[in-house]
Amino acid sequence: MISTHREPERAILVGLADPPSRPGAGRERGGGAGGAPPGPGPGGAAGDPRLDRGAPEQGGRARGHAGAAVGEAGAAAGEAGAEAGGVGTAGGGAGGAPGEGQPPPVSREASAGLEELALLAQTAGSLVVGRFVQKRAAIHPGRFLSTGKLAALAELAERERADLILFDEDLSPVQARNLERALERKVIDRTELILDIFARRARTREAQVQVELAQLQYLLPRLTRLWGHLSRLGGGIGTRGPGETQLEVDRRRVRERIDVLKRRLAAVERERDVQGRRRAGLFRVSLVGYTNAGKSTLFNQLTRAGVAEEDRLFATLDTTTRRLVLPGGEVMLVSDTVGFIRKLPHHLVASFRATLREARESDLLVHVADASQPALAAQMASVDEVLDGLLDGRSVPRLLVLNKADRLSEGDLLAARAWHPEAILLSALRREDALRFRDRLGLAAREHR
Ligand SMILES: Nc1nc2c(ncn2[C@@H]2O[C@H](COP(=O)(O)OP(=O)(O)OP(=O)(O)O)[C@@H](O)[C@H]2O)c(=O)[nH]1
Ligand SMILES: [Mg+2]
Repeated sequence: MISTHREPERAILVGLADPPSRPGAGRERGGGAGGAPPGPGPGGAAGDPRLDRGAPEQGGRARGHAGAAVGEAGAAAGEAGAEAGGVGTAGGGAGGAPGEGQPPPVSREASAGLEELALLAQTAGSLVVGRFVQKRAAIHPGRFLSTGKLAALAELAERERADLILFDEDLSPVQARNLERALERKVIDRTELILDIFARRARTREAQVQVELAQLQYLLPRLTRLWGHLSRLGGGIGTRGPGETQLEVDRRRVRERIDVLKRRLAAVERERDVQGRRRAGLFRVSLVGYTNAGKSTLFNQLTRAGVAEEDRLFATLDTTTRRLVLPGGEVMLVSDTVGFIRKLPHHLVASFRATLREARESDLLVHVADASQPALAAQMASVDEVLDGLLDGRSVPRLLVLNKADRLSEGDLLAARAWHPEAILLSALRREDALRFRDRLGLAAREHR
């Protein structure tokens, strides 16, 4: 959906900030391994509170903070000094000095929120020209941004000649429409952006069908807004779309297409049923985890399958399965799967059920995590959340791999070991580590029998 232009589209990122909280408040244990990873890039340690996970979506309001009144007041104050570019300003240690066993300052993870959105934006081919933060407590139900923020954002967008505004949160159809009218620019939310990237990267027929299905389901309640896009493209004065009749026709067409795609996916599921039965009896292992964690790299080390490994988000969209024969004669099936991300759109998870079926039916789920990530704990929590949804209450043994150990300092290695003593700490780039991991799989297979 983003751009067919030759020039990259100029994007401004918009994220959410909670009111400043106690140092470490609400954080889950951990992140210890993220002590001193390579810096999170430009805009590094922001003095801003976390933008990240944990809190309910918009409308959910600041939980656990010292009363809504305080939150609102703080937000109003923040509004006056419109924090365009607030992320990326100085003030690293805002979270206070970490106490004993404390994870690194909260700010690290906060900036990781927009850093990830920036990566997603780049993956979708756009150029990030600005960042903007809205206080969670001051979200406006009808247009997401408060009045002051909306004006400040419009100004920033004008100044930076932005083509589109990317929201790290999901917007309701009404919010998106109102924002587009007010900002006179394309407004894309997180779900739309992720769907767009999946659509660009889908290569196999199956992945394409799954992505298209998710996109259409997302689109259906938003058709009115898209008509707005179209009429503007026409260069017309006024942005009124066609009449209701045309909209109804379109809705029906979209629904019909959704039905066709669902039937195709059902056929894929049946095909997989047959495959599944053929594979019955063999020990099945799936590598799962956050996007860019190193699943494909580890998979290739084990199986020499030559699956694409790339330093970009969502390199893998299809499940690849290979037989692995261990030196002791043990045979197992290992699968490399699509990566997850924070707030993975639920339409996508539903559509990718066929692809993720191998993971669902595994005897062992290997959770590969990138231990060099500042947002390690949050990424692991996102993966667990998707897995829990996928497994529908079935319990499948899990094994945690903390990858990219080569990027950790001695201190971080110790911290990582202490944090998750049961995990296998390794670097998928090192052959000897991969072999050690393979032995561990052999052990799991023997125990399974
Ligand atoms: N330094 C270091 N880099 C690694 C390691 N493992 C993987 N990488 C790099 O991390 C990037 C992502 O690796 P992939 O194997 O494609 O990650 P993935 O989990 O399959 O990612 P998706 O397919 O997007 O879900 C690549 O550039 C790899 O070379 C490691 O142990 N150390
Ligand atoms: Mg991969």
